[in-house]
Amino acid sequence: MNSQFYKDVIAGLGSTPKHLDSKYFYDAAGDKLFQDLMSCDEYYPTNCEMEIFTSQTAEICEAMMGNGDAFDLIELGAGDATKSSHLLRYLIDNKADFSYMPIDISDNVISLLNITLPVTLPGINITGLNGEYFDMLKKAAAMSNRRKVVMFLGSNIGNMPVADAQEFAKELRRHLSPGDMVFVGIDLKKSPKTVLAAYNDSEGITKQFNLNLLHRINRELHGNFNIDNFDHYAVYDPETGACRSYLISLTQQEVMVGDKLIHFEKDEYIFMEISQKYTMAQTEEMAIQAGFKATAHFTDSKNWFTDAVWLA
Ligand code: AVI
Repeated sequence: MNSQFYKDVIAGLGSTPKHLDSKYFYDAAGDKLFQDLMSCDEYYPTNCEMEIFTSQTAEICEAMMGNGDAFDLIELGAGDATKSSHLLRYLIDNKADFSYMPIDISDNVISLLNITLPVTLPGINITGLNGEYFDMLKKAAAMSNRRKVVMFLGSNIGNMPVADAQEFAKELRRHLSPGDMVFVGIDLKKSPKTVLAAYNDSEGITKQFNLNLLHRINRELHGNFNIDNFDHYAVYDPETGACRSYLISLTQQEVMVGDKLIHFEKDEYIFMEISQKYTMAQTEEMAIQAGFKATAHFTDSKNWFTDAVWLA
């Protein structure tokens, strides 16, 4: 067992405090749980961003199309492209000269998009890229020198601590040229109770979503986690805007992962994920710090979520 997944799990569970990387949530079972979560009312970010895309489709697409010159529409972490499909349909119907380049770490996701999108969106020009975001951005730049519009939706940027998100925005800027654009979905600060309910939903989907990573370790890394011995705990700090998820060990216990023995004290936690919330002013500051101009933002009717336009 030499995989990066194994190395990261052993390093994370061997640290004090223990942590796991939320990028490993998304195996097939995790993808399914995330789909369930996105259709759960308490998990508001998806509904908010969908409202933005459906109620302001034309305005968003016109901003992307600019003066009408050809462009590459690159989506970081495209998933099943449900949300972006709204925009893609409008762009195709309005004869925009663009090619869609979804980038995803999952080979499965990219193969599926390459097959399904030409069927659901006839006329689409799609080139799926499978790999790490910045490697694939370099590849996209080598493939064409057209203007780039990079979409990073769904508050994925929130799964990075603030300093990392800032660094990510800077790195993104370094990969773009003047005139290129970023369209980034960011979850905004709001009632702490609303935020917390999204990450501690009453149906327990978020709990299953987090626990699935222990199942995944059992399945793929010869782990023997007793899942019933762990509980999900989420906390939101309205001051910093950080929502954090943990798994709590309900008992003192020993767990094997491969040939490594991991000891848990009763009540010891594993830090699982950060879902950072921002004020509008903080999003604009992040854009400026990274060398972008924040030229527009599209918000839902409750002002809970923004899709911001950053110009390189
Ligand atoms: C993918 N990401 C933006 C989600 C979020 O809101 O942080 C992942 C998630 N974790 C728990 N619920 C949803």
